[in-house]
Amino acid sequence: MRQVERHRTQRVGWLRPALPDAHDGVSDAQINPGLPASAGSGWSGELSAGDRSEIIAGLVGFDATISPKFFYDHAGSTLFERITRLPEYYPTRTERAIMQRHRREISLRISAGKTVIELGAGNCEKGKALCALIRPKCFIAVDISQDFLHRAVAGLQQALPKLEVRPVVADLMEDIVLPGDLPGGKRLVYYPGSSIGNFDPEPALALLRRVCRLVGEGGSLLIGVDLIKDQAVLEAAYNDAEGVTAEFNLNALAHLNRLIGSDFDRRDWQHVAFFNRQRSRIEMHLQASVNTRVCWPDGERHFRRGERIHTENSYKYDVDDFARVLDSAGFKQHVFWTDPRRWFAVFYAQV
Ligand code: AVI
Repeated sequence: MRQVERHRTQRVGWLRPALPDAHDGVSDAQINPGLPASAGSGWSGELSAGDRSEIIAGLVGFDATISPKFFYDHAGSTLFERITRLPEYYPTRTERAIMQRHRREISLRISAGKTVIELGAGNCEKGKALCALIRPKCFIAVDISQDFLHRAVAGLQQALPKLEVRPVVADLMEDIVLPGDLPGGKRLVYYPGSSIGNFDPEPALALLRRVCRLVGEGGSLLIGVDLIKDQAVLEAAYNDAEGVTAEFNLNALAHLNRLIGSDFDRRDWQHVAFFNRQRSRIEMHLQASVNTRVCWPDGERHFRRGERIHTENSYKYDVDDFARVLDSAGFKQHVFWTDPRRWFAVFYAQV
């Protein structure tokens, strides 16, 4: 554990130069995750005109993309839950172990009586563990999936009847509007799971700046961040032996078929995931294994054998680089806790 005092720097975060990478033909596209944040929350089923145009623009673009938010229909959310328990997928259990091991220090630093705002609250399980530890006055669960959120909030309220629990449906890509009648006192945003890693550098910085404004002077952020490590460990986490991550990636095609009426045949596609060292991110793609044509009611796209659709980025950080991002976002000081192998870090940053 280390304390880092405020340090100003001209370097904006961890934006790395756009070097050509080792994977020829790999898309450079920026994918807006607009995640059902904690992921695992489930797509609400409604497709807005904006989402439809976003899907089609992604499919017909020179470097085809599908936003990772389309992973999370019911099947995708269930697959994600399975991913978090896979032997190769270390982030969930490593973050939990850090929170457990440093619980005393965390509870000392984060005083009671606050309002806790969990981004991408999903099933509220992580929020519940934090509330049991730091006993806030009020817990706000923010997620994009309304139905799922309301059920999770009701469950949490039953488990912790003294806590004031409120749901807020919001897209993390936009400003989060909190109810006007919240109790006073300091605010803490909780953003576990390294979901920040699914944002490209600029939107990640923009999100952290919005968090800074949301908690205000004296407010704070507790955030999980996956760290750079051995390439084999990283790649195994996204290419598990059981094939659950492959299934999760391919499931996006079935979801798109339902959403826009396309006719993706998943047998024509393969899961591809690798670490792009220059950009410090795991990239997930779907690669056509044959020449194939995909049609939807008002359009189509031909994919050559070997052509890829970029479906997700998962950025991995160096602790000093992430500290600089927090600094650029407006946080004045921070501490972090990590595991003995330094695979994952939990940062506590104050405005
Ligand atoms: C939700 N997010 C933090 C996961 C990650 O590791 O980037 C999503 C995921 N994609 C494949 N496996 C897990």
